[in-house]
Amino acid sequence: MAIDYQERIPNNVNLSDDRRLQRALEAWQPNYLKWWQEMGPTEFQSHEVYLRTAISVDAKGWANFGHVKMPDYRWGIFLAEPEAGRVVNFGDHKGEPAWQEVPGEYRGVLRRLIVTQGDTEPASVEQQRQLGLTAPSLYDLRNLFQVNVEEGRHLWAMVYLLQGYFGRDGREEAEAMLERHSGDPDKPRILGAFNEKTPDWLSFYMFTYFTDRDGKYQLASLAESGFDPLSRSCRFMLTEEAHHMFVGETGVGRVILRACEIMKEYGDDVRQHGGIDLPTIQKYLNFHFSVSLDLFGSEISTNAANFYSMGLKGRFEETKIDDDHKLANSPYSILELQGDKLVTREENALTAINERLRDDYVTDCDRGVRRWNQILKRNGVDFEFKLPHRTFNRKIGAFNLENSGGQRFTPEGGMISEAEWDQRHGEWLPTEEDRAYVISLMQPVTEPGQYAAWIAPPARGINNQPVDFEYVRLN
Ligand code: BYC
Ligand code: FE
Ligand code: FE
Repeated sequence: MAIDYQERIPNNVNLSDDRRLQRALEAWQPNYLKWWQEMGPTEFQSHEVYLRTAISVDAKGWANFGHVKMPDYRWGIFLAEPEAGRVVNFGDHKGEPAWQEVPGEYRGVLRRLIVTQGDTEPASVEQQRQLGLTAPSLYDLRNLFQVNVEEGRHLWAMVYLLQGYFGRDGREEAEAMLERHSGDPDKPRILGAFNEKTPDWLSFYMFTYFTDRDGKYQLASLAESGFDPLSRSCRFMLTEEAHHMFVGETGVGRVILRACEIMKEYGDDVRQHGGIDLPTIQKYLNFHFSVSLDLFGSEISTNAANFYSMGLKGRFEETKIDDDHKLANSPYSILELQGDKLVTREENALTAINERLRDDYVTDCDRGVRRWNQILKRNGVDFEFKLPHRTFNRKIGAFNLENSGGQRFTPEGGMISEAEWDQRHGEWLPTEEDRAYVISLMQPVTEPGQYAAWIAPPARGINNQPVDFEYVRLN
């Protein structure tokens, strides 16, 4: 499964054997590059960045590191190894051979899932395009660009599926991926969180911790798909996703560590000494967690039930779950607002698929929060980060304003009036003033080994390089 880098489009799918597809992708490639130049990272396009590139798709040693200019990054099409005799593992078609072509009756639904997934990838690059101008170090600048080029490649992964398996409308969808833009009032990206701004580096770390983690869970569910090319695409994408979440977790951790250091040295006024105080970090956490929860869709969703029964999108680690994988009559507990009370009730597991995935996600998010709290503990700081309650600040699902009859919730899940919300939301979500303060800290640091005063250096460098390595060559 070596990757062929001789071709104009690097790939491990024998692209040269499929002239029509090759032509379609080669026609899309210049449009992609044009999009990258116009909507991708501002500046730095002609600088050499220490990037990893996939050289094979097996678990060991898939990555090769070296200095490359971003526009020369070899975006291509890499699928995980096929699994011999793979079958559909859930839903109405359980036990049938996995599909190598699009099942005709599910064409529209499958296309929509692939489009929704694909749309998020370039959206995140657009959201992050200004961040290079204010990176706290060359190490961070390099990590940003690594994430960006890989999100670009994730778009390639979905565009390959659209062009390779959906003919003309697939080609149209591939073009549309480059026409919608994050935050564009006329042609926005599809999902809410991908139209929010990522205006500063604290937001970037929170985004890669919380929102890329939605990516992990969605990709893992799509990796279970009975449509084998989708499964194999997503399996390889997941290997790249781990680094994105690492950037988020360690980034937030380093901001916390720096705050602890300032508190030990100078006392509690972290802002006075150029750090980001813990309550502000908690507010950013509240925002990014709640926005990312929305990405899982409604708690009760016939869409999700259909994706599952059709065998197109499974649960997290579907094959490790011990049940019938059809969910005809199984229960699943969900939280619901009944009158003025939050109550748990049993719902059909099939229609509660989104909520189950959200639950898996929340558990995973909590692990990193506990590691952040360990940093506080080790430094003798009496503070605890918490994930806000799932009802807090929701725009999608049963707890959004409309569906809950105007009910507002605190980060603890307490019910409050609109008036109290108006008065208090600044305690829980970043205020204009908080954002302005964080943005005021965003001054570029471009000397190798130097780090901005609001963030601690990383514990170690990338690929065993030292922390003062020249991760981006600016001269
Ligand atoms: N924003 O039954 P419902 C990643 C719409 S992240 C706006 O609740 P469903 C990445 C929905 O379209 C992973 N609209 O939802 C991370 C529907 O509209 P219609 C991305 C929303 O369909 C960082 C209606 O509400 N991948 O990779 O069960 C950097 C009711 O739908 C939202 C995927 O999402 C929203 N948040 O579930 C880079 C996987 N949520 O039909 C990359 C593919 C729902 O009434 N997508 N709506 O007009 C899916 O599986 C599903 O579409 C969702 C929604 C889980 C997102
Ligand atoms: Fe991605
Ligand atoms: Fe990612």
